[in-house]
Amino acid sequence: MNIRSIVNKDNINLLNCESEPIHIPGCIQEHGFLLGLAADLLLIKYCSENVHLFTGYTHQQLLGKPIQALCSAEQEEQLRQFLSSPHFDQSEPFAFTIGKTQYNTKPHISNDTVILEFEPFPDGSLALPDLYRQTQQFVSYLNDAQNLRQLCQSIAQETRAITGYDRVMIYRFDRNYNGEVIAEAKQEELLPLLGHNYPHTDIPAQARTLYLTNMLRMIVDVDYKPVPLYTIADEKEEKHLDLSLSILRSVSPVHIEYLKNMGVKATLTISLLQDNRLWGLISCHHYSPKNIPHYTRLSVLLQGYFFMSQIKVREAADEYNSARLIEQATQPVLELMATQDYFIEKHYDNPGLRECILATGFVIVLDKKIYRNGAVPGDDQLIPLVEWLRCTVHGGLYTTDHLVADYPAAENMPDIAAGLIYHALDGESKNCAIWFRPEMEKSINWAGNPSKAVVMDANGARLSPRKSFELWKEVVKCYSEEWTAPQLATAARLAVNLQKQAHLADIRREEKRYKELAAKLEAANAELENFNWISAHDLKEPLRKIQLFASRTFYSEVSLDVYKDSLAKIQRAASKIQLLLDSMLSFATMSKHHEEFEEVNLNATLNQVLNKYRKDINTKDAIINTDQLPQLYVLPNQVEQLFSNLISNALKFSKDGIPLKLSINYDQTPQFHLISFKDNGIGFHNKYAETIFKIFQSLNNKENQSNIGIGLAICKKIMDNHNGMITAEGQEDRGAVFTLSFPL
Ligand code: BLA
Repeated sequence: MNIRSIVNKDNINLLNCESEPIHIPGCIQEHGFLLGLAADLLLIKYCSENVHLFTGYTHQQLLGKPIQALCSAEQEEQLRQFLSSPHFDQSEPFAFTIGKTQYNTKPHISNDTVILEFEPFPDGSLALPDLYRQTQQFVSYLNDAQNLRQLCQSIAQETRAITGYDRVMIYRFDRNYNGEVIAEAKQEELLPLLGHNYPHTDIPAQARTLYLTNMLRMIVDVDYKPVPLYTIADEKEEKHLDLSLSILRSVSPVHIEYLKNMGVKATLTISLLQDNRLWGLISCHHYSPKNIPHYTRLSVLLQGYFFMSQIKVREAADEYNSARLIEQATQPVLELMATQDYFIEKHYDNPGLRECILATGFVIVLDKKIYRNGAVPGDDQLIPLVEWLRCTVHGGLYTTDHLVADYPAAENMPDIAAGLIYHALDGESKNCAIWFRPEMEKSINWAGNPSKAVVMDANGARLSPRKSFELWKEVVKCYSEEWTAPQLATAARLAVNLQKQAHLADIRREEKRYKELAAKLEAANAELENFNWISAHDLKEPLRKIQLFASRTFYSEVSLDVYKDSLAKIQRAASKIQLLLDSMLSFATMSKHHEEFEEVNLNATLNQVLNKYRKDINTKDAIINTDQLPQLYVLPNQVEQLFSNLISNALKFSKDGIPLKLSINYDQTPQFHLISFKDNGIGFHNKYAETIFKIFQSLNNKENQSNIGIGLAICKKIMDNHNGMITAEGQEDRGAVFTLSFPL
């Protein structure tokens, strides 16, 4: 028979620490002994070396023997029954009596082996703790705690009260498994560890995985000498005993060294899980060796389960509270969005748009325009950032509290954009909304320098937990405050509403474009109608006259005087056709597209026109008063034509025998520059105040053969081209006022 130790002889070092197989150390802590039995026959397959200290039998004597070698047939039968019950009751230990000593064993199965761990009752009793009082106490904590942190504090205190450990901590992991002590109950004279952070390397991944199934671990005395396990096997055979669920499992030497560095002698640790993930630990330290009885262990475990049942509820409640506050802050902005047209254009700088999610800057990019609100990067930084987001972000959403990790140029704007939320507002990501947060100079209180967890010594790279647990502050650069779930949800909600606004703006723009187009078409149509009318009627009449008088002249045999008369009539009719054609041509050429808008000093234009008419002005003894006119953005030739038409009209329609008085005045309203031409001429009846500008009306005016009418029609067209207006006011025999309104 070949008896062999199964102690794991791997040299645990810096390079393999993360993969140390802590579940198969092949040895146990020394405060109890272990037997591994073949599940069916209850033959002893594994035995710890210290068995003789407790029973007087050596492992050599026991290996390969039935369990009856140690106990009575009756005890063996009880064990068989215990093991064959559908699921053995965890809460009740299997009390095993060997000789006169009672042992607490918590039998469990590991692969095909029944593991029995024999611990002498530390206090000599198996008395039940006062679970009623403990449960009642827990319920009162539940009622009293305002939030998760307070509840953690109560749990730490109660765990300490139940167990008597010197220090009890609630240790919480972040998403990378770095941990923070978030609650602590301790003996007064101990230095606090509350608020200390520990890097994820302190509890490696394989340990965290193990702690998902093994909810409670104990180290009774860190100075224990690991006790090897033995089995019967020849040298070539690979033998392991999986101790994952074992309470006596010998702990990783690295962790033992760690605890020694901390001055800790005994520990008890309970896993706190959430959604099959290690959320945190209840971690108990004692500064001298310490063991606790079975039921006390269960009490603490129960406490852990109670607490786990609360984590989600409490986190949800904490989140709900913060969501409620955010909701309150968001509501006014959403209402404004729902009720205001052109929200983006008019209200983009409403502080509520960013304050509701505690962002310090907010920007909307819409149709290549940038709408800024609060602290936002300048164009030189913002435009490349938006372009980067447009090209890199898939699915229209990107959030970060550490932009520089993905976008190195963010290094230059930590005070504005250390973190951001980006939402595309359309499928092609041309439009978007971005919320910004600045860097917070977050400092983490590491317990010791985390990057020095591993030290080099004379033997090279050796695993050696850091010796110092002094506070080591790390200032984390270029991180913003993390965005919480309700803040992200609110940003999404605002983005959806902004998206609607952007679509609405699109529709409005299209609508405006169509309306303008329709108005233009209508005007062009009216013009065409006029032209048709003119061609059809006004041109026909003089042409008919020409035909009539020409034929009369041709066939007549009367005197030369009659010829002369007819020829004169023909000449007049031809001139009228000429005049009509000229007028129509000049009207048709008065288009916006024939020249460019320019900044023009209207005083100069007016003087030019007055000079053109200087001779007439002098002949008529006209007195012309002019205000100082403004400098405007106009079509220069058309405005000259405009002034020309108005002044020539005033000269033409002045009253005989009375000198013409013409005042050209300038005024301004909130919307328009007003230039008026007021004369004391023959005026007109005010009922013509509107029709006077119509091309057809004027041309059809039989009494007036001049081109006054088409002149005013041209004036109107010119003002239309300037998006302005011309109005007229007249009094027969008293004079007229023509007012030009140029938009500001
Ligand atoms: C295990 N390290 C642990 C455990 C804790 C810590 C709580 C789990 C013990 C258990 O649940 O049973 C760390 N203990 C702490 C911390 C505090 C504390 C942070 O009290 C704070 C107050 N440890 C290291 C390094 C390595 C390492 C550098 O510091 C390896 C590179 C390894 N830690 C390590 C291993 C275990 C461990 C292997 C598993 C121990 C075991 O269960 O066998």
